[in-house]
Amino acid sequence: MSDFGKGADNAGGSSEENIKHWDDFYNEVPAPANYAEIISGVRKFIGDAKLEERVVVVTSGGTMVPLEQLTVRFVDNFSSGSRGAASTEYFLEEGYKVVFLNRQKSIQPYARHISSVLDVLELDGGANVTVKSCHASKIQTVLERYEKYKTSCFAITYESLGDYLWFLKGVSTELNSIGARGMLYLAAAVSDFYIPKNDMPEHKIQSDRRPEITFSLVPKMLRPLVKDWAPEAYIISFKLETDPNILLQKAEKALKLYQHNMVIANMLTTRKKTVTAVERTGEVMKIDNDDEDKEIESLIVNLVKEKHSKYIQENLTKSPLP
Ligand code: PAZ
Repeated sequence: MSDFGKGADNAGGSSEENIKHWDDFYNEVPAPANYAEIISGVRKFIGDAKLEERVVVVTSGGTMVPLEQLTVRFVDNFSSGSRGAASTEYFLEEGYKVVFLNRQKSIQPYARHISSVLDVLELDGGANVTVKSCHASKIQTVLERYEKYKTSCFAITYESLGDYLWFLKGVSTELNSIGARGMLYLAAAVSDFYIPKNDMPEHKIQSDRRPEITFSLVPKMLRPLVKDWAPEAYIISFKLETDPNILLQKAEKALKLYQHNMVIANMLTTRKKTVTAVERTGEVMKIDNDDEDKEIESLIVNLVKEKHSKYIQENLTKSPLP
């Protein structure tokens, strides 16, 4: 077993804690029941992309970490899925095909523009269900956009950290088949901690005494992602912090450790107004959105599309098409 993934890889900066090798994690955590079926669907979806088409994998939402095998309680990472859902729409408009790896019940592309069915529908004359006239034109616009793009998006849902990491590995391995035209846009909020099955109680933790819960560190999957699973793709990770004093240094440290292409750094409280993109080249680009009618994701997608174009061009020059 290689020593990668132990201590030194931990961008969180902890010392030589025992972080398992990623292979051990995959040996220990079972694949989701629908894994083979989903990955074969992804293979076809990516394989069907035309030669000039690009594919982006957008991850979205938070991962859930169970505390019990028969799970009543769990810990969750913060993410509503808004960033991933909005970005998916902008990528589709820019002509990308999108694999949308999203947390179950998180915010969804297109559906996010429509409020609850109870608000938009009404009983007309007591028998027929109709759309309230005040919502009709907005719903029509959303439906038209959804119809136009739905065949360009392949959605996969996950709930637990284990399912997320299995799908991430499978999908990024498939993405590698289209070389530099592939992009990973890792906006999901992924837990750094989990409880291995052998350390997890089977039944609901009882409250007759103070619970003692010991988490293990999750191996840093960006390492095999960049080195082994999708070495040809343009890879963007997101970094969320609450302390502004460490945000950029954490972003730079992650780039140095994992050697991927870009980190987009954001603060919990200002993430919808400002982000900072740091490229491996050292270029630092601040994106501020002061326009209330615009979403910051449209600006982020513009920027990453431009960087991705450059990356494709450079890689074509390195190995031109036959
Ligand atoms: O999903 P959302 O729109 O509520 O939040 C987006 C975000 C803050 C989860 C995302 O921009 C992000 O930073 N993801 C990476 C989180 C992390 O550092 O694990």
